[in-house]
Amino acid sequence: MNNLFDLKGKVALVTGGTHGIGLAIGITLGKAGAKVCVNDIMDEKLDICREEFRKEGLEVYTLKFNVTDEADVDKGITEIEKNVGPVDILINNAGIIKRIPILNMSVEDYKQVIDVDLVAPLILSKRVAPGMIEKRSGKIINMCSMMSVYGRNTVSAYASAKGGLKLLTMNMTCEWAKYNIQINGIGPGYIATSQTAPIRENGHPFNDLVMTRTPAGRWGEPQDVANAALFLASEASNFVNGHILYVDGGILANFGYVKGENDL
Ligand code: NAP
Ligand code: GCO
Repeated sequence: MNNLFDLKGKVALVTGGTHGIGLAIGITLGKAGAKVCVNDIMDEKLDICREEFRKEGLEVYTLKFNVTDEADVDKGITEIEKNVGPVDILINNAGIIKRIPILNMSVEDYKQVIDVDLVAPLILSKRVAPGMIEKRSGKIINMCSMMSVYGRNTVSAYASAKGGLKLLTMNMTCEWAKYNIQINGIGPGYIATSQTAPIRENGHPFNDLVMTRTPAGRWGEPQDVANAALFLASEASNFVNGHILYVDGGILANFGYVKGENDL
């Protein structure tokens, strides 16, 4: 059986891919043979990214643009099309979170999160989809969250964005699947990255909650998410569309249990 996960000859763009989940995805797709492009908004993060790829014996094309700026995105994608090739695999990974109670949150704070986490995937996807339509082939993976289906206090902007991104993913499917483009989401549970460091480290009580609410009994690793991204970026998932693949150690399946009650 030919290697369904072989990405040789494919151009992949990972937004916000200089560390955390995005970096793991970029390296994983690179190891599968893809020509990987990584974007970020900070030069120093791009330097670190190139070093991480070098350590893996991989090349990476890095470029700086703000995913919320349509003109900046157009310039970046044009550069990739010129220097690497048309984007075959788009990973809308860039994201921010602001943990603020609704009554303390400014509308500006709310809009900033919506812009990066929901509007930016639209901007990127609108820019690359025409090329995928022309080729009758493409993969778009939107980084959703378990907060696409759950809320919790202080993350209203983030959950609003990730909930919207779930439905945007499904709507892209309705319009673009007929061109042999697969558009799916990944919904990570709680993953150990810089984004969750404030609620995971230094004995933060939220860590106990995650450890008891997650049946797998651990935080996820960026590689856990990257493995799912490889599946959705490869031909192995050519009939999977509009789907949100939750990579969460079972947390969405679990209402919770009294500690010790079910332990055999
Ligand atoms: P992270 O470490 O904070 O990485 C987010 C990346 O997005 C950073 O590289 C950041 O760049 C970049 N970024 C932010 N704003 C940007 C902009 N305007 N333009 C370009 N790049 C921008 O987060 P992570 O934990 O790896 O999460 C990656 C994705 O997974 C996010 O969409 C997040 O919402 C989602 N997710 C994470 C978890 C989790 O538990 N960690 C769970 C579910 C979903 P700078 O660092 O330079 O700002
Ligand atoms: C939080 C966390 C979560 C994770 C992730 C869970 O404050 O609850 O940051 O939002 O980032 O989205 O799936």
